[in-house]
Amino acid sequence: MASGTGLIYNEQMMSYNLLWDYPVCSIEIPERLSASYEKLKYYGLVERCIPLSVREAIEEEIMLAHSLDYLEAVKSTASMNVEELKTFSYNYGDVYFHPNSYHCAKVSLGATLQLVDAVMLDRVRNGMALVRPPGHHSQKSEACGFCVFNNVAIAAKYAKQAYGTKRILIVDWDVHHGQGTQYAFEEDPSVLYFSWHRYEHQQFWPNLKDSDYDVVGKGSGTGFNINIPWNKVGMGNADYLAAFLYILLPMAYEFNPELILVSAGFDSAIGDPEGEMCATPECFAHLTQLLMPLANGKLCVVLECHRNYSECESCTSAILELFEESRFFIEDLSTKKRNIGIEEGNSESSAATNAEEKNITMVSKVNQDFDEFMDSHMKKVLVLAPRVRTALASCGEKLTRLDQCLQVEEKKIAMEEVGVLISGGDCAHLKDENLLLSLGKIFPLIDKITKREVRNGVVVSPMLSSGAFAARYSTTVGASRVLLLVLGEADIPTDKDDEKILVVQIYGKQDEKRQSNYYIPICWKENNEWDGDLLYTLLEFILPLAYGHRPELVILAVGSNIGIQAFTLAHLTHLLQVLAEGRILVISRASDLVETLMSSLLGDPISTMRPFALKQENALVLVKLRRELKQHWKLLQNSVN
Ligand code: Q9C
Ligand code: ZN
Repeated sequence: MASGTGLIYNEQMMSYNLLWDYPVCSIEIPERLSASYEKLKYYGLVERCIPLSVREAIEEEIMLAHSLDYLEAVKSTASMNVEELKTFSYNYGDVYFHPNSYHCAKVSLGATLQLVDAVMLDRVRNGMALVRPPGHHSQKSEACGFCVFNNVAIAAKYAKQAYGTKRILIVDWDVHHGQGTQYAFEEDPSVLYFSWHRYEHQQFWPNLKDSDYDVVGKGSGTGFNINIPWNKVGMGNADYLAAFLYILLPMAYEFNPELILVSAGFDSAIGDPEGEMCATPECFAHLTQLLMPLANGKLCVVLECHRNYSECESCTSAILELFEESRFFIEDLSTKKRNIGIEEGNSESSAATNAEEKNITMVSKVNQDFDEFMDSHMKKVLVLAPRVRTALASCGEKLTRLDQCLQVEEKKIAMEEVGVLISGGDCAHLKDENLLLSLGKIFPLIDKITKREVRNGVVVSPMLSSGAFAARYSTTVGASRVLLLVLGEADIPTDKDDEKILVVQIYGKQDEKRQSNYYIPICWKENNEWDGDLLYTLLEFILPLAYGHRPELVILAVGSNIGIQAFTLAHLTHLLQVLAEGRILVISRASDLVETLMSSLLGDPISTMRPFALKQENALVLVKLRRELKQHWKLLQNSVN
């Protein structure tokens, strides 16, 4: 099983810069690369990664996506003088050449391919390549937007050729449209390209009709190109997450990629004067985490466009997530925009050159405040996860990874202790001896999780209703808000209006009347093969609700014989870890699920999930619920229906 996160960086790629006055390219400076690397060092990440070496790409590799004429033309720049470089550069849009550009572009591409090799050969599980020049704007015979060779497009073609990879997902979260990548695969159904980008009805660079939402691919590639053009600036965490949950991830699960490449531009983060978006660094950790259950964890993050400001922090967040060693609360900064001077700095960002100078002085003042702000923001959201990942309580069975878990002693619980947890005193449950025994295992696990001694835990309990007691108990030991997800039939004795505990229960009985915004029964028709339905519901319903609730603990109670396969539960537990800094307690009725649940909680890659579909009648249940709950749960308002 592949483990570890690869990191590629090399100072060689800083050895080119702009040699004449050319304002549209003045922001593209070598320090863009080293700044990100310095930030990774600052957070102690460099030594935790597996260093991978760079190499120069060879001509055959370059020609996977470029014409021979273009390759020869770029090659010839190595011996040009400044005048010639200038003339050559002006053949293209928003790009400059330097005598070292060709060499650096070969190293940048070679580094990307080294990462693909390391991931495909299981030398690392995933990784990040800090490269320069970027790639996603460059086309068959054209440099564009600081890009020379299309690193990610070539990486996809390379993986197909060298490893026979059949399906590749490219996620382009840069704020610009990677039109070069789109063109490279528009007729290719084996590469699913997803990009969001600032668009403003074609007013934003590169001003192409091809970047619009109705451009979906051609010929047999129809349906394999997804554009999300933002027609407004200021998109934030909620917008990015909604795009992932409602659009990208359902399609990605259906596509079932064998490899994921991320065109990771961080100009889509808050503080970028050109992007003018509002997503905070930790959002990129969440995006990364949401992709990790796919493609067996084979995820290559390749740098595109980035500047300073928050972008290095965003980069750091993404890479921290690759290790799965930290968890981020996600903050909605929409109310704080004003404090950090976004408006002042950038309102003129697309203005003529004479405004530019004034802008730069303003921006640098704003930057200093901004950097300080970002520093304290990161301290607030970045929580290093406990070293011990998973705890379990007296699971008698022989489990293969037992040595990697913390075994927690059960304790004796008296009926009185439990009785006080349920207001209104619905104590019928307490007559059951089994419940007290279960809670004797569950409460100590919750203690460990809330004290941050472990990240998550798993326990076998014959009583699904113990989930409700667990939720109540955790609010008494410090969790302000809890998400309780129950899969299966059980009477859940909670106070249905308790706003601390959001309960979602999925089961196959006749429609139960929903009485509150905090107790949501989802009643499905047939009690079999719910795998696709469950995953779909998680992405498009439960996670949006839960992001709004901001739980500090997630409790998943899984019944037996519920028509859900073990690997689906593995996906579920993995995805639920985007919440509550990854703190999750899984209560399983069936002991034979523990092995799978534990492996997922320990962070093992998950095998792919097939087939993936939402049954029509279950879809209608969701549509109805969404309509009713939209008012209360804001992230549901971003859904399509
Ligand atoms: N006034 C990347 O994201 N600047 N490159 C356009 C128009 C071009 C961005 C300015 C930005 C290129 C890799
Ligand atoms: Zn960009």
